[in-house]
Amino acid sequence: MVFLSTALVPPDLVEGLATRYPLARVTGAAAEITPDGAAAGVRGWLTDPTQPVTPDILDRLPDLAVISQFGVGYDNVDVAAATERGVLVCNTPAVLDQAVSELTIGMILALGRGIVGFDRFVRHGRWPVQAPELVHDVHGAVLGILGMGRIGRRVARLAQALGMTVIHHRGSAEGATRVERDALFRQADFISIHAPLTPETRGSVGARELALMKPSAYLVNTSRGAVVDERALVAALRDGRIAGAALDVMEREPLPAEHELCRLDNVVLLPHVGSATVQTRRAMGELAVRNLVAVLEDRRPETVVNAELLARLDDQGRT
Ligand code: 8YV
Repeated sequence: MVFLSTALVPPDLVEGLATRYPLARVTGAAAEITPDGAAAGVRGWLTDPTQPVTPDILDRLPDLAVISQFGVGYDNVDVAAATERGVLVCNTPAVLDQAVSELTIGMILALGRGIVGFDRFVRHGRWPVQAPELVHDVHGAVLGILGMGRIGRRVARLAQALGMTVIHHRGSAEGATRVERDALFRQADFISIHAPLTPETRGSVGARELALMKPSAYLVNTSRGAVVDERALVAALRDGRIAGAALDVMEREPLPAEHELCRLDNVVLLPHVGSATVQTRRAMGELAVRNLVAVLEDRRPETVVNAELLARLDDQGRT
């Protein structure tokens, strides 16, 4: 038996899976998923980052072998608890790098070239655009990247092709300059976040960091909302202490329509669509299903989060 608690996997992939394994579509918290207590016989769980995977729910699934996440981020999963219980956790890295990077560049251009703001302008019958409404070139601007992993490096390459100067403070990326973290906040015209949500990164872009930014600078976030202290961000945007922000992710998703962010004109808001292209969602779905089936068939999954458990299972004779 396989639990399915994501509606995002393309339907034909789900149908294909259902021909091989009995599928139970489940939503909601632990108690709703297994209202009668332990759900024996559930060996696989195909899920996404909106579903909390807690020790409590893992305890209700004594036969679980794999959590296959439709997404690269896995901050919703208590990986240590899964590892302790011998449950492999898989995710979908790499296949969404380009889609998220494209969106990031789009958000930079939307902010820098006023694409969203000027759209509102026209709709309100305003024309032409002249000083002081002129915007600034994106080429020649400095992009500070927080989190120089696969996606950060891809964004760096695209930004460099646009003529931006890229700075970062950790890791390495071709053609990018490494600076101190505070210097990154001080020097950047755009800051783009590509770090996972961890105890270390939670709230790590807060009032202090926002205060270091230039009043003309923009913040872009396509990673996880909680990396930013949203209250501090709202205050900085409201008071014009930074020029604007583009957010694909928020602390609470879906963002309630009455949220203060929705009332600010210097913000571009997107409904968590970094990976939301037909091609990328299919590639993610295919990888998530392959990972799930591999474990159920006692083979090695392609992309595993708790690699130490995989090594242990390998030692015990898994092929
Ligand atoms: C989501 C994401 O997976 O990959 C991630 O970590 O945040 C997105 O790609 C997607 O929205 C499905 O939940």
